[in-house]
Amino acid sequence: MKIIHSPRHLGHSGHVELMNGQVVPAFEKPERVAMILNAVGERPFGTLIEPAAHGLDPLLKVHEEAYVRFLASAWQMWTADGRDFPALPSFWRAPGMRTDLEPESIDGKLGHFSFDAGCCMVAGTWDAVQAGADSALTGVDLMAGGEKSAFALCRPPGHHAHAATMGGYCFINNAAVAAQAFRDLGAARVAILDVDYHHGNGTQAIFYDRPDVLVCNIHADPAQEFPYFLGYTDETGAGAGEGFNANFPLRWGTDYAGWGAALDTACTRIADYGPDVVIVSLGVDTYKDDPISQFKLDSPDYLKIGARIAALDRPTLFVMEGGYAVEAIGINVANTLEGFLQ
Ligand code: SP5
Ligand code: ZN
Repeated sequence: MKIIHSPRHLGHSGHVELMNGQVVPAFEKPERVAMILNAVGERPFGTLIEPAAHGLDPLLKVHEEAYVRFLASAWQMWTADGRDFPALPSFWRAPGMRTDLEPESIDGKLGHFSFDAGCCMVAGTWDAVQAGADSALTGVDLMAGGEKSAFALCRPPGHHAHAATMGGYCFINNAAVAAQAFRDLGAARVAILDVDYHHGNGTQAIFYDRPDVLVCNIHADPAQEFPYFLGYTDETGAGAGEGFNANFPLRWGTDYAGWGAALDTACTRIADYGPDVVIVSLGVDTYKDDPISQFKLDSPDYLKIGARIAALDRPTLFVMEGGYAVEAIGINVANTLEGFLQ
């Protein structure tokens, strides 16, 4: 399996987030990728390749132009105000306030285009984000060329990003960009299976009214967990997309017995859909020792996850999302891929 990775992710470092009321070093840090590279390097599968540049056009098929323009210019605007520290939003609108106007100043723009204080920007953030999206798109290219699977080792992650909103450490929705690229290359139906601990609110929202991309999410119950305001079972799609979104929220403390049962139901749903390709939003923050999460999966469970996904017997693109237990993230990702390939 080819692993697509760029060292340009290292530009997104030294940033912070607002957690439990405190500004703390970001959990989504470069060491995550180093650990994954180490672990997959020790297994017999996996050839590392660098992504090819795809430009902004494939991003603009799922993201709004004003949002991409903001991402590309935010750091320059922030530092033009004389600030020599990371950029973090701290103002948001309440229901009833104007949504149709993009403020002129950087603090207004940061709030306009975000939903939390989890997306911090530094000098190299936009370059890292672009390299991540290019990694997902290079995975699409490889599979269009006949590869049965690929792993896009994207960092920062993507599944919380909406068409015009960053949040949850995510700026560009890499899985959504890849799904749209598969469609544009002729795939009639694409299924996205999101196994990250957190609900993939951005991915759901981007495809919510479309029947050509089935989105299935297994995640912590939003009544308890971030992102809190999306990810409930009654969100089944809208309009032409009705019936093509499925959420499987699980309570804090869920172990593989409960999680694996949800995976089985989701996979049955995907098999019934008959997709030409499956994209796995691969988060391993379901791990028992994840520092910000509350599920109880153990490292051998990821072998089973990979095997269940392989049983779908579809071309499969893995796209990296979350996972913050740095000491175990590599083993858990490598186990997923090994379970898939066996
Ligand atoms: C891609 C991804 O996994 N994004 C996750 C973003 C989660 N950010 C908010 C987490 C807040 C949960 N509170 C944790 C309390 C730990 N003491
Ligand atoms: Zn997550």
